[in-house]
Amino acid sequence: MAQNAFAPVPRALADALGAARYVAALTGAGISAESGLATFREAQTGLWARFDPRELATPSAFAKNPKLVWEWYAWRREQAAAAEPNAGHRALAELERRLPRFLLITQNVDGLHQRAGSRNLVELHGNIGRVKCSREGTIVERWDAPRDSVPRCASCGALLRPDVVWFEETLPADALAQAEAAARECDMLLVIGTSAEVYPAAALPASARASGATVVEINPHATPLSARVDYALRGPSGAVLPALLASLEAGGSGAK
Ligand code: BV8
Repeated sequence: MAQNAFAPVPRALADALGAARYVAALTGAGISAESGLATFREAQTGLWARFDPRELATPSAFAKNPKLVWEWYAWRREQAAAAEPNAGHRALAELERRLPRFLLITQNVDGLHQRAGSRNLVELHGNIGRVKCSREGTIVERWDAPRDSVPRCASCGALLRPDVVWFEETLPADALAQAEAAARECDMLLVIGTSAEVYPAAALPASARASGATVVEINPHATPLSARVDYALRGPSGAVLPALLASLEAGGSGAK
């Protein structure tokens, strides 16, 4: 097996992972970067280069120009469907199988965690693969995609929209409650591929630390969280997570 480019995981961290009763992971767009999906803060490419995603992912953008927003999501939906889960997604799915208790909390909407085999999963910001009626909120499986306009709900005629949480929209209450409970109860929180700037998700690491959990940041770059974690593993999640899994297999006592 190719030697991981990433330096070995600190022994104390491997031991803590092996001894943990309950590990949670919080992921952001960075874990999908090695699957070829642009992260939120990277400059958008092509047609979307002139737009700031934080401006587009809002109810007001959709109200003002529904076709532009609908097409941006249709483009991202195709990108996500064409992407493959990477070694980082797969390592998290394996950790779920090996650890006594594991919950994956994702901010991502690309569905790659599910395709990698993760089951104990909370989607804080919805899923780009799902479309719903903008009035009734009901999920729509199929829709006619007219070339020059946004599809409408067959039952009430309102515009369809992606089933994602836009800025200034509240997160699904049950998903947020599950994530907040996990932050309070877990022994270890892995914070992977997130700039830790979008709330309320960005508040989870502080809650975990305040409850006594070991907080581990996995990110090639520093973030506002970096000064408040127990371990900062500076590398791409596609290399670091397999190394973390290998350290568990090498000696962690918690493996099932
Ligand atoms: C809400 C779905 C109540 C759509 C998204 C304080 C408290 C509460 C709310 C707020 C607050 N302050 C401000 C707010 C409002 C706002 C907010 O947080 N704004 C920010 C900009 C300050 N929050 C909200 O509006 C939330 N709603 O709070 O409701 C409310 C109601 C009314 C008024 C106010 C509050 C809703 C937030 C959800 C928005 N929807 N996504 C879509 O995807 O189109 S968020 C979207 O951006 C993504 O889902 C993602 O979560 C986020 C981007 O963050 P990241 O995932 O971290 O990605 P990013 O690109 O930033 O970073 C990537 C990282 O990966 C980098 O660090 C990079 O170094 C790293 N990386 C790169 N390569 C790799 C890597 N890491 C590992 N491996 C690699 N190879």
